[in-house]
Amino acid sequence: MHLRVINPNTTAGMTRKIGDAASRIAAPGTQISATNPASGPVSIESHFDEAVSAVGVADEIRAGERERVDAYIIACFGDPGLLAARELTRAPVIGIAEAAFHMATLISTRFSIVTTLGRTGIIAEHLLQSYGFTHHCRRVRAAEIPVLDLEDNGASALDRVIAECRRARDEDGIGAIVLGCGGMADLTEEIGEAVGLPIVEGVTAAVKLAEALVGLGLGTSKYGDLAFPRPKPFIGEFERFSHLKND
Ligand code: 5HY
Repeated sequence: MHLRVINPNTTAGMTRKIGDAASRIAAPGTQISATNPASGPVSIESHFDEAVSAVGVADEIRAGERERVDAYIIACFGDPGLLAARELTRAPVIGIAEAAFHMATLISTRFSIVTTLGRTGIIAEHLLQSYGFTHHCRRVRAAEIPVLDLEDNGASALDRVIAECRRARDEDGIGAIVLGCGGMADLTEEIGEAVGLPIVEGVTAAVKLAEALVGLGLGTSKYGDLAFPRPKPFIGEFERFSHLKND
């Protein structure tokens, strides 16, 4: 099977890191390809960044459809454009936040999230509510690091993430920690050793869920709200979305 991992921001170094983490966990026979949109924010740290990145995700899904990939992973912890992406394909589309929440509740009754900036915490809270995991999550914490510090100042960013994970371990009465950024995809082991609690990371969790869905022959339902969008004209720079052809 061929899994396409989409990093919704446009930082190629982070896309490579996310792709490598996905390849390391993938089963034999699972091909991983990682892409990011040609246009969009270098990091996603606000509702506006998310809104713009969702269009880039749609473009990457349409590119994947031309290559007939078997499943998609949206590798940003806000799961930007997830439902819109599901409308564009019969293949499974998995957001890393949703995947991590599912896995965390299979191994613990309560977990906390450690994300990058406090201001994006509300986005995680909204996802917990819409996915129905609010009562499983004790706290949404932030290491207060810009997303790209995970690229540029890796060591100090890691120290801040570990420190916040230790506070969660000592104060939140939890059984597991969910890492709240795709840019943390390569840090699971190091953080696990430093904190001593099960660490759930979304990119790797999503790879395993995608493999399971494809293995079960399950894809995105085309009955109801995730049916293909009704073809219609789009004007201006979005003309490329006009009269979307659906298989
Ligand atoms: C992410 N931003 O996973 C989110 C993390 C965040 O560019 N990749 C990003 O802080 O919301």
